[in-house]
Amino acid sequence: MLLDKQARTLEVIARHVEALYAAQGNLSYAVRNIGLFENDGSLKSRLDNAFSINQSNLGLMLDFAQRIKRDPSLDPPNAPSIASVALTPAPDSIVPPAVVVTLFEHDNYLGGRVDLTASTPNLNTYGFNDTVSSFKVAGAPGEYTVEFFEGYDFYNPFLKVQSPFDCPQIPVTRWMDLPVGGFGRGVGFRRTPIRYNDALSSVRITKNY
Ligand SMILES: [Ca+2]
Ligand SMILES: [Ca+2]
Repeated sequence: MLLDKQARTLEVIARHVEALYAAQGNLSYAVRNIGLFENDGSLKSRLDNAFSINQSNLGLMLDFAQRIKRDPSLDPPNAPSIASVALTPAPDSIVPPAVVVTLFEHDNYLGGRVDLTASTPNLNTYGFNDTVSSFKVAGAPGEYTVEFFEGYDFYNPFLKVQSPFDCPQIPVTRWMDLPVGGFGRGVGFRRTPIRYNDALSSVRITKNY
């Protein structure tokens, strides 16, 4: 009997924990996409505050579960109050922005990947600076123009394409006359292919229509 009670009590706790995790998921979605919502300037701190209230209730529930395992006669805890933040527009009604560019760590769309929905002046934002070896551009024909740059803040362009475009391997995009034997040696120049593999640092996306 006691073990039945314990099992039922743990089930109640599991439901509370699940509800808290769902609320935390919604709050972190809002934090990550804060630009999508009306914001009087206090939104971030209200979201953070609700998140930490739920976090501490989660801690209480998990503690309670431990205590019930030790003492099966304990009554279940009251349902925790779940902190949330009213958002405008409602998160369900938001259509997420389209992914325009997908960047890949290795050739042939392998390894880590990053989806871009807008221009990105610094790929460090995604831990993806000087990493890209292949990419894909989505969209209807001519819908997007996408420019790739070797430097941050759209400095030193090396490739410009129209959607849609698949690039399994960043190509040789220019030839440069590089000094043979190193700079300043004065021993002549050699035409050298420059492939911007692992060099991409910023991406500009322009929507044409
Ligand atoms: Ca790479
Ligand atoms: Ca770079």
